[in-house]
Amino acid sequence: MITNNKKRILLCGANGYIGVALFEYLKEMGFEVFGIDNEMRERNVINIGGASLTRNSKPAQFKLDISTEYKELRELLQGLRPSVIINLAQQPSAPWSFVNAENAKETQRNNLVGNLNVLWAVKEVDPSIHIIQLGTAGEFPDWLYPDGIEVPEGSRVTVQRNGKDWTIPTPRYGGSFYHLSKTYSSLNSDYACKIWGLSITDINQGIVYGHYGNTRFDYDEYFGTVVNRFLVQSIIGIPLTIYGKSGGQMRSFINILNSLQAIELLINNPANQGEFRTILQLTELYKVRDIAEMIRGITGCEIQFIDNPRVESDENTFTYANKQLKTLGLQTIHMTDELQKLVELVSSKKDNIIKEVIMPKHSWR
Ligand code: USQ
Repeated sequence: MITNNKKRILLCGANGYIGVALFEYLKEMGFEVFGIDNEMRERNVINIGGASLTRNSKPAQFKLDISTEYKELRELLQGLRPSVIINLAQQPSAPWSFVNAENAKETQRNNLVGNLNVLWAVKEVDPSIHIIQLGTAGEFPDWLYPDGIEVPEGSRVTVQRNGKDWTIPTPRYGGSFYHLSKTYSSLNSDYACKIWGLSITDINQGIVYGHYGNTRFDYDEYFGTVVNRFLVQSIIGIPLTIYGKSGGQMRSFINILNSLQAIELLINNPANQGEFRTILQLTELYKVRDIAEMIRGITGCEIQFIDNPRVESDENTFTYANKQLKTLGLQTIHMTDELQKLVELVSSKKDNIIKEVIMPKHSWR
């Protein structure tokens, strides 16, 4: 394995849930890290009446919106000349993208244009800069890869075009306007690798849970992901909100520290020039009801089944070919070993919980 802890990193979205954790982690690992952020996450959480459960730091040194300030982004890249740019500056919530037309448009505008700006800036400043972009495991929905059809990692379909081979990434789709923003960006990035020879790693990440360093911890209807939400509900006495009749939705998960370690491995083992590399960044598969049962086993909380505000299958299963990170040395952190510690963390912040933002108020239908 190649290691170069002196690498200079430009981290877009450094004040977000993964961003703060990654900024701190990479610094601890000896990297030189510069962060930029436009404060979108903080603003959006405040606007829906929420707040991070934990007091979060904001390490970004530059206040900049990569989706609207192209010239500034390019100048920053020119001045800093990082060897890696990591783009986490994304609107990450599927439910938020369904609140109204404005949110759907803002999600796709921010995510697609921000990604396009990174592609163009890298092309103009230095095409050898390795781009790591945050896609989602949800680019491979269960109806496209039903049980028995493994979600492939990095494979491509080859077609002939003007007598030459032209490869396109593994079929993708999406389960929300948010997830589709990632799919469209993946295709733009693949195209940029083909025509400009860029080096891009697309992280198709599962649901991240847990806490690291001074990062935020959201649990509201929009920005809290399922495990973090259930943990908070179990402490405040709200029966765990399983969406749908059975909680049989299977999803892929990754602990936040594993997510940081995986990104470090990808920094140290970059994609080749001209390569659009797909990484399935996920470590465990669980059904939503299994997670609820695990938390009930620790706290003795109750569980409720509520009308599903989302449009998704009640029951599904998956298999993934997530071999690359294991080959690079990632050791799985198991959810079963983490929940007790997380219950204790949330319990210690019980007084900060805002009850009103927990129950879902918006339907996708
Ligand atoms: N769910 C419940 N109860 C809740 C909250 C969620 O049953 O109170 C269920 C949902 O119906 C869904 C599953 O839990 O079936 C996951 O929901 P989620 O909100 O934890 O995650 P999701 O909307 O899928 O999105 C999250 C991140 C997103 C990332 C994605 C990876 O917000 O940024 O891309 O996970 S993946 O799910 O693999 O597409």
